[in-house]
Amino acid sequence: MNRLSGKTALITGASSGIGKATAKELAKVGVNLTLLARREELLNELKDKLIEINSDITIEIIVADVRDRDDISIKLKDRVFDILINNAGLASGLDKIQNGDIDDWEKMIDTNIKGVLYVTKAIINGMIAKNSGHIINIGSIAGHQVYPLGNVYNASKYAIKALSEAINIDLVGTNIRVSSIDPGAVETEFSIVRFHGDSDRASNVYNGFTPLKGEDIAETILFVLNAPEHVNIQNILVTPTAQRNVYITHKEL
Ligand code: NDP
Ligand code: 8X3
Repeated sequence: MNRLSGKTALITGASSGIGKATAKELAKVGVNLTLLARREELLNELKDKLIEINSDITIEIIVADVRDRDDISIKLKDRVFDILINNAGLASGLDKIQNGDIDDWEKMIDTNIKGVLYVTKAIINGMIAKNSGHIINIGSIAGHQVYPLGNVYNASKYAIKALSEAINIDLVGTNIRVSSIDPGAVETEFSIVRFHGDSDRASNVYNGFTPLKGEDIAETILFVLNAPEHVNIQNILVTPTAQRNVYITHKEL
């Protein structure tokens, strides 16, 4: 049963990876989409693809940086959505704390935590006013277990786990659902960004096993969103079959 046709969704980080795949999945089931990211050209290319997938939906693009508190509050002012997917995020660097670059830390904290808060704050009161809505936060396996050199990225995703639980509590008594979907290794631009554009180092991460694709997480998101309104799937951890936790991945090299 399709319970999503005709709904409206805001997806942050829609220009690539999980966000882009989710936009395609939601277009197929008739969700009207607002796509937010910084790279306008990629959003426009995606918009053209989505029109080919489903010409009956509306597609809007918002070019914005989730770290820019004022711009986010202006661009999302008075906007009402049925679905918010807080997906924009990144890892930047992979170092011990003592060798870490403070600019990397600020990027991760400002995007992964403060960006999620700014966007949620802009949208949540519209959901409360109509007493319905679904917020999906993309967390990570990195919010369940820390791993060597993961420090600040781990902390940012532990924060998302805490915020998803906290916002669920804050919304008790409303019909608004909050879900955190926490992937293991997904091959997207994630590692290229983490390694500051070093694509050889990035592709090495996925050597010897079959990682998840953005589409795998998009299917999970669709499943969670499509649950009946009285069903709140609060958390899902999704890993490649080869990966059982942050430390244990079977690789055939
Ligand atoms: P990608 O790098 O492919 O996509 C990240 C998206 O976030 C892009 O669309 C990017 O768009 C957007 N983004 C980044 N910074 C900002 C910003 N400041 N303002 C607005 N948009 C921003 O990576 P993934 O698809 O893998 O990542 C999506 C989410 O999934 C992230 O939160 C990540 O932490 C999480 N995740 C990823 C895993 C993986 O292994 N890949 C595993 C677990 C969680 P643009 O650059 O155009 O702004
Ligand atoms: C991304 C997955 O394992 O690199 O959140 O932290 S991992």
